[in-house]
Amino acid sequence: MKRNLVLSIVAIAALIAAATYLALNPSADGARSTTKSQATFTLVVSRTGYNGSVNMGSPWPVMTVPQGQTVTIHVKNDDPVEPHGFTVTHYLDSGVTLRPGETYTLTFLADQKGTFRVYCNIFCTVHVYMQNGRLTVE
Ligand SMILES: [Cu+2]
Repeated sequence: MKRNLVLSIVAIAALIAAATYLALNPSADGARSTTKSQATFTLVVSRTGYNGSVNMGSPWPVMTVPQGQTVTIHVKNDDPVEPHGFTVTHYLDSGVTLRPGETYTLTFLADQKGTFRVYCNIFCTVHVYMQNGRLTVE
């Protein structure tokens, strides 16, 4: 009898603790819905590199996102003369080529942490300025 009373008190205490936890942490069972899950970047490719990288230090451009985020990178080749490439190691290893005026949109889930290089994968006259972009997934 005495043992049943002790068990009941323990059970009630556990329920109160759980209810208090849920009241204080309403998103504990659905944190994803309350966090920002989308990141969007724009990469303009031109005679001045990636987003003006010819005038910037290295790395440039720099994109940083938390692991688990859906990432969209809009790429536009504003160079009226030359094609340029766009590659992101691990997330777009094959790379793409954008002819003058072309656009490309890359969307992916940043599921792997790390530092990934963003660069031009085809030869062009401003190639050297398009070798040190960076995506960091942290
Ligand atoms: Cu190039």
